[in-house]
Amino acid sequence: MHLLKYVLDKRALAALRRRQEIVKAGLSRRDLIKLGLLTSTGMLIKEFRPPDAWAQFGGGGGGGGDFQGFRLCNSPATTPFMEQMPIPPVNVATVLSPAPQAAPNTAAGEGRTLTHQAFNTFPFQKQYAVTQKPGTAVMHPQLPTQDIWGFAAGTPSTAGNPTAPGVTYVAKYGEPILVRNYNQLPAANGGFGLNSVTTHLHNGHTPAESDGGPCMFFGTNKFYDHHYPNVLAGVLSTHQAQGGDINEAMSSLWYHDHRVDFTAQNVYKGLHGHYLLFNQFDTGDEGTGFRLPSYPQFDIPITFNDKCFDPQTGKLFFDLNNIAGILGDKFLANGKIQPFFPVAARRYRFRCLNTGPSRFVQFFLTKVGDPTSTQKPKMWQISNDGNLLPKPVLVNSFRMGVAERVDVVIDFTGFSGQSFYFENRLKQTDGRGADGGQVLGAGQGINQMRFDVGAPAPDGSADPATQKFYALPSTTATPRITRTFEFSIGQGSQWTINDQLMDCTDTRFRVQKNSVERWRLINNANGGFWWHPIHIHFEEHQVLSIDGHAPSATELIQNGRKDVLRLEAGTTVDLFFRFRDFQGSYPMHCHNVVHEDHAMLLIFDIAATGDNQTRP
Ligand SMILES: [Cu+2]
Repeated sequence: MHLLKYVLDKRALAALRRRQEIVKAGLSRRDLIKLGLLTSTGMLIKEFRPPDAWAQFGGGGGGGGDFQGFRLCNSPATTPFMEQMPIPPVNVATVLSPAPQAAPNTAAGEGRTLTHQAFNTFPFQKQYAVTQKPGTAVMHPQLPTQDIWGFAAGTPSTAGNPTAPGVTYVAKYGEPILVRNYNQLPAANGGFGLNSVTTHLHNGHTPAESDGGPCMFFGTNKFYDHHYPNVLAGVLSTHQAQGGDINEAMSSLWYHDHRVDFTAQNVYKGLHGHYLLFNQFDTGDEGTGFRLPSYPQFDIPITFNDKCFDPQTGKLFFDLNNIAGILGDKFLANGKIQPFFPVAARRYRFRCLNTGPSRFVQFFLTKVGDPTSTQKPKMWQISNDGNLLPKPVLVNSFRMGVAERVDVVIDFTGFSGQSFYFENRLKQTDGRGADGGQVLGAGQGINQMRFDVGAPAPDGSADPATQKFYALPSTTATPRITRTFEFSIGQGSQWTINDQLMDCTDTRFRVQKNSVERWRLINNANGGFWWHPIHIHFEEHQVLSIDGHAPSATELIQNGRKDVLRLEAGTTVDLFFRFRDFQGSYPMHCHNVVHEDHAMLLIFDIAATGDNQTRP
C-alpha cells in the first residue's frame, strides 16, 4: 500500500481549512488571479499555503510536483476488501414531456442554445430522462457517509438517490436516442463543485450541440436535450451507402461533466457514468456475433479512480490548488474503496475506465497470498478506448491514463476457490505523470480490487485466441493540412497548447468537413516529467508515428487507434484524422482534469470550409 504518513501540524491544518473555504466559494483559478489571491508565479498567497511547501513548483521550470513534505492527501486508515463492488443501475426508456424538439425549448426551461443538426436525419427511437442532483454514498464502511453529486435515472420528480458512477446507458448502433438531462444541483456545494454543468458523451460520434462541450454549460433548474444518433463515422460521407464504416464501431463510452474551469471538481464529486454501445457483432449475447461474454451477467463496467478524504472528518476532500494533478491515497472501483467482486470460474468481459482525476494506472492480475505466482487467469486485451482491436491480445497488464478505457476478457476457468487482485504497479508519486513509466514489482503496487473465483458456470463465449473483430480504418488518404500542437507549461503554472490558454470566446482553428488532417502533438515536457492524456472530441484518430518511427505492435495495442492519446513525457506523435458527418465546435484538451481546468484546452470548429493555420 502507498499510504501517506505525513501528520498535519496546526499551521498546515489552518492553511488547509482556508483553501477549503476558497473551493467552497466556487472560485475558479481565474477568479483567484482577479482577486489577487494568486502570486505572479501562480502560487496562492501565503495565508493559504502550507508551511515549507510548494518549494519549487510554479513558473516555467515545471519541477517540484505537489506539496513536497506536506501531504494534504492524508486520508484516515481503512481496512481493504470489506465491501462488494456494486454495478451501477441501468437507465430505462420513458416518454418525455414536453416532447423533444429540434429548436431549444427555452420557454419550457431548456438551457440549450443551438438547434439539433441531425434531429430529422436520425429521428430518436428512445427517450431517457436523467437528473443531476445531490445524494449520499458509502465509499467505505469505516468512513462517514459521503455527500456526492451524481446522475440518477428519471425526472426531478421521479429520480431517486444518485450513484457515482451514475446510471448506465445501454445503447445500440442504428437506434438514435434522446436524453433529457435535468440540472437539480444546489448552489450550496458542501465544500466543492459548481452547479453549472455540461455533460459530454466521451467519445460519441455526436453532433456538436449534443456533445457536451466545455462552453455549452447550463444552469440549475434547467434541462438540456442531448440527441445521440448512435451512428458509425462516415454515415453521411465516406461510407454513406453502407450506413457508416463498420471499422469505426465503438463499444465502451462514458459520460462526464465538462464545465470549463470546473471539470475536475464536478467529476470528482461524482458526475460521471458508463455508456455501452452494442451492434450486430458486439451483441451483448455470447451466443451471437463475436460471442463476447453476455451482458449484463458476464460483461461488467468498472470505473477506477482515486480520492482523498479529510484527515479529521473523513469527508471527501478536493484541493483546488494542487495544480500538478491530484493523487488520491484511497483507490476505488465503482465508487467503493478497495472492494471485492465474486466471479464464476469462466470468462468475463470487464470494461475498465480510469476517471482520474490525474493518476495513470497499469493493472496486473496478482494472486492473493502469492504475488509472484505465474499460475493466474489469462487476460486478453480486446480494446483500446472505445475501439475493439483487430483481434484480442494476450497481455500481462494494461495501462490507462485518465479517460482511457481498456476492455479485457479474463478467463477464470480452473481457478475456483482462488482470489486475484487488480494490482496497479505503475509508480506515480505526484500529479505530473508516472515516474518515468517505472513498473513496481509484483506485490509492491496498489491492490485496487479483488476478484474471488467461485464455482464453474456454463460459458458460451468464444475463446479469445480464435476471435477476430474489425480491421483498422484506412489511413492512406493524403491530409489537406498538417497542424502542430505543443503541450507545455506557461507562466503562473498554467498549462498551455501552443502557448495559449483556454478561452471560450476564441475558436482557435477551422477544420474542413469531409477532409483529412494530420496533427502533430508535441509534449514539451519542461524537463521530462509531465505526461498528458490528450482527448480530442468527435472522431477517433490513428497514430501514424511516435518520435518519428512507425508504431510497434505493442504501441499499436496500447495507443494505436484512440480518442485519448497518452502523450508521455517528451514524445512527439503524429495522428491521422478524418472529420465527417456533423459540424460545429469541439474541444481538444488534456484529460488530467486538473491540467484541463488550468487551462490546457482549446476549441476548434468543423465547417464547410477549413482554414490553413498550421500552428493554431
Ligand atoms: Cu496534462
